[in-house]
Amino acid sequence: MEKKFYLTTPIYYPSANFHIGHCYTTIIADAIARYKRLCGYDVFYLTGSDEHGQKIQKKAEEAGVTPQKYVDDIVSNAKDLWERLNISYDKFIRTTDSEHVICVQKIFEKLYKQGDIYKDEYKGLYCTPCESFWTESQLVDGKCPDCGRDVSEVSEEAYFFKLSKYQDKLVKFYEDNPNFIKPDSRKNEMINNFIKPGLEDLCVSRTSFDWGVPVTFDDNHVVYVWLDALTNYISALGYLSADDSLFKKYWPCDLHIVGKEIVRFHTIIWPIILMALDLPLPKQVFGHGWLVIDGGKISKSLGNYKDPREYIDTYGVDAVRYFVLREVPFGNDGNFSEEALITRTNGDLANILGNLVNRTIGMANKYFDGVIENRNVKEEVDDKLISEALELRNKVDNYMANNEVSKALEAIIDLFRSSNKYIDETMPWVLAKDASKKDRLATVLYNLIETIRIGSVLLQAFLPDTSAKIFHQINTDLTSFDSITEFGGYVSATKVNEAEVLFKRIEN
Ligand code: ME8
Repeated sequence: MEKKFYLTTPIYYPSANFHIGHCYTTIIADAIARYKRLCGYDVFYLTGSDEHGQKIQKKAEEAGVTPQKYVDDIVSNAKDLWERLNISYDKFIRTTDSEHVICVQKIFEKLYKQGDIYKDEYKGLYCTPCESFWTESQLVDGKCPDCGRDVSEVSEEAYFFKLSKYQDKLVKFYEDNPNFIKPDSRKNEMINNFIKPGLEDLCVSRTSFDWGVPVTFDDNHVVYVWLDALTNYISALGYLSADDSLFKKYWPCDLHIVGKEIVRFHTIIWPIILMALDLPLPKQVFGHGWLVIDGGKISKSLGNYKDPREYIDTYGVDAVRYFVLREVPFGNDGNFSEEALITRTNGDLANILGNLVNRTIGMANKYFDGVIENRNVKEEVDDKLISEALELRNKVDNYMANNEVSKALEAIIDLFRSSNKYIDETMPWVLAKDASKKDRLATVLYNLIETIRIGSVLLQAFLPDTSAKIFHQINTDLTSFDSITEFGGYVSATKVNEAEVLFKRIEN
């Protein structure tokens, strides 16, 4: 059977001001998507934008344009940023796409007809910026528990979705599928904070604004944002459309990666919607932490914001990707600072990786005019490096199975660190002075190039540009996973290209 992997990020609220925190989910998901492709999976990586709701309508009014014009103008900002970051998504869904709108409408009708959606009066507390309803007991000091801003009391006719009906089934699903919510701490949070107090039915329509998916059988109502937004994961695959081949192929989702503040929507509301539709549930929802600055969330309203493109322009795309992927233990919060970005770039990328490739290619050109033969003059010191290189794939595989991207990357850099140590131990410049050591010198350089190749095959998932540059410098097209199961794949007597600097040291 063909191995498939369906992976999603949340769909982002359109904004002209994405910050480095927004890039976090997308870069992590990109590394996972690329890694799975390397492993031979047929991957479908979905991202997109979440364009309806009162907040957008207000912003469009302020800008004096229609909401559609407003979102059309700024959605390109996300696409541009993802391109700059080398995000290899397979589809970008917009909730204003007509296929999505029709799918949401069909689902709403279906759930209404089967009695899971009913009409009632909504009285409650609403946070406009977060587009969330809260109960009195959920407020913190009388304010929105997510953003700390004021909430307002609203009362209007609305449709409700019977979450409560599915509560027991959901708990049973959690019990039967211990990997559904990861990390485990997030699962306990869901059970203790939301499920144990009892699930309340969810308001799924609004009448106080009209920028949303219209309810087909009741003119005054538009679908309230979470039912609309979550449905993107199946509408993007053509669910309930004339062509649902992608849906048949890729559903259920293998991994939804989401920020911790929206885990509850993805692990309570989403599975219940799917249960009501009688569809299989996602295999896993992974709730990652935030990138913070000085302990606080990065946001324009807090004033600690910088356009990520500035970092890309200054330090290069792979320095930014590396920092995000390496610095934060997946699941926890991590601190972002430009200083830390510089330290990581100088330490791991310039001093360890860049230096290794540069020295090795430099010596190959200097001592052998770039043509490195494996002359097989072995010494004991080689064994350690070779076995480390051969173990790397397994190590990385084990970490990636748990989405431990940071540890996987650390293991790769460790191999490059060991390679630098191997240079110090074998001292090629000393061997070069002794004509009788020529074959040993060639073997040392061959071992180094082969180790660099093996590390770079794995590095492709994380830093695709850098790996491509390394493959060019060592002049190889052996870049597949299958090519690193044995040591010695690099073709003996290949002529390497000129050394080029991969990462310049940044003066702070
Ligand atoms: O939540 N650090 O959209 P969004 C890490 N439209 N991740 C961060 C972050 C930070 N500082 N700031 C934001 C939404 N994110 C909804 C989703 S899905 C059906 C609907 C992450 O634009 C955040 O955690 O507010 C989320 O995963 C993603 O950016 C999009 O956030």
